[in-house]
Amino acid sequence: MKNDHIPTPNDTTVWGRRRFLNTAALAGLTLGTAACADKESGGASTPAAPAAAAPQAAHTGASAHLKPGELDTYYGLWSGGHTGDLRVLGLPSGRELLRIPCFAPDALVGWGITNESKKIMGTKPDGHLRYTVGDTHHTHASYKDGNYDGRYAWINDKINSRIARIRLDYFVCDKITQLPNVQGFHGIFPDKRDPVDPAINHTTRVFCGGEFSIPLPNAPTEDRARYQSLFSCVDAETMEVRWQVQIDGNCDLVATSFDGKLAATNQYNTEMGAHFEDMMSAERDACLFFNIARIEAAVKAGKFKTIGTSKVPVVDGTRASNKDAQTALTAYISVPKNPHGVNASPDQKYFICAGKLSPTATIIELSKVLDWFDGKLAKIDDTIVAEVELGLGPLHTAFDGRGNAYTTLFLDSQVVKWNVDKAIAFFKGDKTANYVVDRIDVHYQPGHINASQSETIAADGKYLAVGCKFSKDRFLPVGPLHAENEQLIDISGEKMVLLADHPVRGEPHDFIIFKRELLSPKQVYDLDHNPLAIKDAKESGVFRNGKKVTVKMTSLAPTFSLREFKVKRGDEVTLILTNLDKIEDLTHGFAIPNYNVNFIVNPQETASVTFIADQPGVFWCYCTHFCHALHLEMRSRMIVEA
Ligand code: RUQ
Ligand code: CUA
Ligand code: CA
Repeated sequence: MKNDHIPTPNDTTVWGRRRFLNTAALAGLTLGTAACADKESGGASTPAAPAAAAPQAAHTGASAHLKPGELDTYYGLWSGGHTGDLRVLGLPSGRELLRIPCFAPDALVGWGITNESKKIMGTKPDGHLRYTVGDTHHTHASYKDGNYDGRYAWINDKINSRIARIRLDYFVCDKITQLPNVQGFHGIFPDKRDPVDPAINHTTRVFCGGEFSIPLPNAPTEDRARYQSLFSCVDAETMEVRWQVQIDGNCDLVATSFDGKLAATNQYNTEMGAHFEDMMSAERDACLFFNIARIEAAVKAGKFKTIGTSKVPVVDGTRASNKDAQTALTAYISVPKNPHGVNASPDQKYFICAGKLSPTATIIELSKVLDWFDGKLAKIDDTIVAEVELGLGPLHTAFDGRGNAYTTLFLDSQVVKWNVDKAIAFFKGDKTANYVVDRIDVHYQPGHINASQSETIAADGKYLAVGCKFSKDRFLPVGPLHAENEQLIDISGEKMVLLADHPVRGEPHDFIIFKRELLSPKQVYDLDHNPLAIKDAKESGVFRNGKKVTVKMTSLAPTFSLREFKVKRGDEVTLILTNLDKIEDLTHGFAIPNYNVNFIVNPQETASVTFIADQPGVFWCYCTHFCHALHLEMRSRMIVEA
């Protein structure tokens, strides 16, 4: 690229020329690292940051630094990536407060070790975990009246197409569901209201996008016509899959409207290609809308099929079957080449679909989509109210509640702040509408972005976090694997101000940020939470039933109720431990050497483990969680008789 010209919204020369990334350009921006060091290596023209010179101009005094003992004002829920967990951060400090294991075992709490967690994770007939890997990307929380209600969060596992629910009172995963006939479950978003009964003003469904097309039902075939993707709806309470929609193309990210009527997914592979060059061969792909009430009516009317051994109703959302607007379940809206994130604006009016391989964002007006479904709008593509240029590699968009959007530009290593109304005015022909408000360099190659309360009606425009995929020189080197860099930006003023770098263990992907008062965490369990609870230390003991032995034990700092217990070699031992301590933060651990047992019990919590006592000898079971001055002395003795 020789042309150093910086395009502006007013620049009709550039505007008139659609700039897409092609296969040749991709070579120069493999993973974008090269493109970052040298912005001209991208092979396509790159809008520079006109405002990067004076980002400090409007500093509002916001700071990421908290005094010792000072509490954060926001919670952040962060996807953990392929560590398979969900992380809880305090913001603006960026301090990591907790990791909630979901899809992969976790040694701190004994996730995947205790019977209770194994039951949630899923086991094979031999009792071993079915899966020990996960790949979380997106997390979103349950809504009420357009804002978070603090009940649940959900997170996806792309590898094994599982969705986990996290209870936000105890901060634990309580259910995991695997989506049938789906591979590459990527985008996830809860609804915000019921489309069938608008009186139900909270989340009752979670929508899940299937990214990879597979033969339905899966079989080793080259018959490409049989490769298709499904969009799934999971019941928020039962976590059962309610229905699925068979579609053309694929699903990527997911967004939902505030009225509960619409969900959408961006499609980068309308070509249904098997290789990347096929997937980017078309100039335009789609943003696919789902009419939720109609889909539910079709399911109710029995207009569905099932696939393979799954009993989940699957309705037909393909293009050919949904041409008639007034009966259509789906609507395919044409958007530029290989789009990425689709995000709902907090004014409830628009979905914004980021271009990725196109330097644009597409603004789709939701009332017009409903008009099309009602037969009041002739052409579905007329739902697009703007398609404006932002910079190279737009991926995800956040909002400040003041009419501005913030989009990550992966290739430009920037965040661009732009005004939605002005972008629409510009697109309609008002070439004086300067919709780009500000640009800021981030470090480096940002993917996800989110602002405090961004996708709620209470978007407050205070903080913006940016998930940078590469940290490069920002932190001390620690060998080949670098920390990723979550940067915090103050967006309370006209100009964005970079506040802090936060190193995070890879591979965090998406996150949400919301006010701390929206959660009311519980710090002590209810004994009845687990039906196995041993409510009185006197109930402790060893109970034998043939070769099956149950060991019941309680903990109360600094003792376990059994000082020792005897079992026989070959016994199947189930050990149940209830922590009778009632004080918050008084957690005990329980480890058995050589038996691969270690788990914790929080105050008033009960957990159990089952193992075969296959090694004779004396085993000091000990508390692994510092609880008391006599923590080291807090032990029991397991004697396995030969
Ligand atoms: S995707 S960097 Cu898995 Cu969330 Cu957009
Ligand atoms: Cu109980 Cu340490
Ligand atoms: Ca494509």
